[in-house]
Parts: sequence; structure tokens; C-alpha cells
Amino acid sequence: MITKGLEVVSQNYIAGEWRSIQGEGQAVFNPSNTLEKIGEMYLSTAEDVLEAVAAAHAGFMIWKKKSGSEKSSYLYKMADALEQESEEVATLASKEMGKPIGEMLGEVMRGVNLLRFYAAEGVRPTGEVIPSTDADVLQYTKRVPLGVVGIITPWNFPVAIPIWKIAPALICGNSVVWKPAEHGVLTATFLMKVFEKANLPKGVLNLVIGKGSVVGQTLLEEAEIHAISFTGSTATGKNVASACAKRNIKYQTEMGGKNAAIVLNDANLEKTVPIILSGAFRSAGQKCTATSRIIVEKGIYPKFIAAVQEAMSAITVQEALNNQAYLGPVASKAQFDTVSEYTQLARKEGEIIAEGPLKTNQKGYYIQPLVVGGVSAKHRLVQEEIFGPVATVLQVDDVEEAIELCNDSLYGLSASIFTNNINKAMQFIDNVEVGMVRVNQETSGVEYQAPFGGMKWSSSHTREQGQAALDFYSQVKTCAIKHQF
Ligand code: UN1
Repeated sequence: MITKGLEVVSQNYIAGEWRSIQGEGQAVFNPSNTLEKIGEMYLSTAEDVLEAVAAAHAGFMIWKKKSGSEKSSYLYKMADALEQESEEVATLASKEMGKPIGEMLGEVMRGVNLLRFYAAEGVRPTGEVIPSTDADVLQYTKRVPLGVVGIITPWNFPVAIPIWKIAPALICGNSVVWKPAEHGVLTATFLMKVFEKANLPKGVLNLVIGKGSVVGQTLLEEAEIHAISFTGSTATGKNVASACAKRNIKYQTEMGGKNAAIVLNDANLEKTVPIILSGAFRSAGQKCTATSRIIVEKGIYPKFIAAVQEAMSAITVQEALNNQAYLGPVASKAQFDTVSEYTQLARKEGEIIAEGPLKTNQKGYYIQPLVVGGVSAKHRLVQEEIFGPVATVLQVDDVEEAIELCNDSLYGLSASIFTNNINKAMQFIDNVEVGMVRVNQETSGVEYQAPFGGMKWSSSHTREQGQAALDFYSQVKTCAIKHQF
């Protein structure tokens, strides 16, 4: 059982069985109300990881023999089970990491859609026929699985990110060992409980709860795996990449962002401002795609600032299960401390252009959303990923300067421009150094059927979601058959 009273207890799922994790449990508290205990987290050892990997090898031997349509039917069952339990999953996830329930329900549905999208891939073409120079040779390609894939996921999308890695990994014929972030372990345990209903063969999908320094490190350095897909901080992503490169294991890292939204003089402010604030403050800014730099052309700057100030006064900061919450708390004490350092820096070295309400009537990790100006383009607030509800504003002379500032970043995940001038929008699309470019749209919330990923230090230049994900979770075999021999 994963529940003890009303609380959830983290467990491993290995070789088709639930395993209690030995050792001392740690209480998990609700970030919206730190007096409310919601469960207990137990942490695995390196042996648990090796056992899960051994189970995944056995699972792979069975799974790789399944036809595409057989794998497909398992994924459809996973989707149906998740859809049925969507409210329970969303409620637990909101309680565990503080994302408002409305947004979390949307995230769970994104998970359902991702499962169905990849289920359908089971019956789509996986290769091509390439004419040979010899008329009696049939030459073609086929995608084959990698083997056992390690999946390391963050806490900020505790449902959608695991699914957008697990679903393509499975449909390509791999088995999986999944290590979720510590602030998402209860959701991960519950999600696995839901997926158990699909009755995947034993060992095909395994869950190991634990610390990055133990579980993650064992996966990276000791376990016999064939690939790692990681989403998290750039610092950890660098370690993942170098550990995998040393072993020649295929890897994919999705890391930070410092995403800019450009507002040109002709922008429709009534529509633009709500989109920018949504990008900056929903999920309390804890998205790698969050809007964290707002670059405004000088002709519209005063009007834009006035509109932002007005809109910010309507933002609500509430506990995650409150339907009225525009944003909830940040996910954890560690997150609260890091983001608070940036808000203090903003108050000391910047000029506060607008601030949202401060929630004081409850004990939780609430941070007052801030729009900050008065800092140079090289300032830490403009260059470093904050991962909290803080956005900085810069003023520019024209679109050329806006694009230059937008590109003045280590990161290159997503960027938006707000304008109805097609020439300037195209100039932006052609010159901006990011993986996801948007016109009159938020920097976050890329659709699941489209490729997701960044340039520069935002990703390992691979792409997730959509059909692009299949490139990572499979390898191409070129086959040539000589007949009339
Ligand atoms: C989104 O913008 O819809 O970790 C998803 C992250 C990203 C996911 C963003 N990999 O925040």
C-alpha cells in the first residue's frame, strides 16, 4: 500500500512489484501550508538501483519482441488509467509541489495526450526504403530500441515531464528505470500506481526513489544502461553529459532558460500583458520556459509599464488547491531560499516596477511576484536563471537591439515577440538563437506534438516531445538484402 492513513509513502516499483524502501523516512510537507504533512519519503540505496536495472534488462528481453501495435495498446491503457485518476493525481501533485490545481489538471491532461500521441506511433512507419545502386538489393532503414533507458526528472512538471520521456522510450521498445526528483516522489509513486493498471510486462517500467547523489550517480556511473534522458539544472546536466560521454552512453539533457519576451511599439497591450505575466508568474516562475526577461521598445515603454502595474494588482497568490490561485508557493524551502536571495538583490540593486500581493495568512513558501527594472543587461538578475516569480524589464531603441539583448544569454530555450509587423517578426524568427520561437504567444507551454528543446546551454541539442523524441529513444539500423543471389 502506498498510503498510510491519509498520507502517501514513497515506494520503489521494481520487476512489477512494490518494494518498501529501507531506512528512515522523512516527512514531506505541503509547500502551500508547511504545517500539513502529506506523506513520507524513503530513499533508496545503490543496490536498489542495480536491482531495478537488472529487472529492466529482463523486461527489455520481453518488451523488444512486442509488435508496435501491442506496445501501443499498453500505452493506451496507461492513458485511460491516468485520465480516470486525473483529479487524484493532480491533487496530490499540487499538494506536493505547489502548482495551482487548475494548471496541474492541465498538466495531467497533457500527460494523457502524450501517452495517446506516442501510443499511435506504435503503428507508424519506422524507416524508409533507400534505392540501392544494385537493382537486386533491397535497402531500408528501421528504428531499433537502445535497451535500458535511465530517466531522471525534475519536480516542476512532476507528471508531464516523466510521461514525455517514458512514453516515447516505451513505444520505441526500451525498458525504463525512472528516478524522479525528491520533491516529486509522492506523485511519482502514485503515478506508478496508476500505470500499474496497464499491466506492462514485469521490469519494463521501474521506479527508484532517491537522491541524485546516490540513485542518479549509480545510474550514471555503475549501472548497465544504454541511455539517460535528464531534465533539470544546467549544473547537473553538465555532470550527466560528461558521465555519459565517458561511457559512450546516449544522453539527452534539458536544462535552464532565461527566456525573453520582446514587446515592439505596435504591440496590442491589452492582449500582450496578460500573456507575458502568465509566462512569468504561472507555476511561480518555476518553468525552464518561463518569461524572465521582458525587452520593450522605447515608444511603448511608459504605456507597457502602466499596463503591467495595473495587471499585477489583480494577480492572486494562494494555496495550490485554491481554484482562485494565479500562482501558488514555490516548491520547497531550498527553492524559497534561492529565489528570496534574488528578490532581495532586486530590491537592493534594481527598481521595483510592479509587485503582486504578498500572502501572509498562511505558513508556506510564498514569494511576492516582482517585475524589476533599473538594472543593466549584464546584471545577475538579467543573466542568471532565477526559477521563481521574478521578471526583469529592459528598454531598447529598436528590434535590432532587442534581438541582440535577447541573444545575450548563455541559454537559448524559448523567446517571444509581440508585434503585428510581419517583417520584424520574421527578422526575429530568423535571428534569435533559441530552440522555440513564438510570435504573439507565451514563452512557455509548447504543444506536446511539437519538438521541445533549446540551443546553447539549454539543452544537449536533442529534442523532446513530438516525433522528434523518437530520434533519441531509438537508433537507426541500415539493412541491405541481396536477392537473386
Ligand atoms: C512548458 O513550458 O510547457 O522543465 C514545459 C521545464 C521544461 C518544461 C516546460 N522542460 O520547465
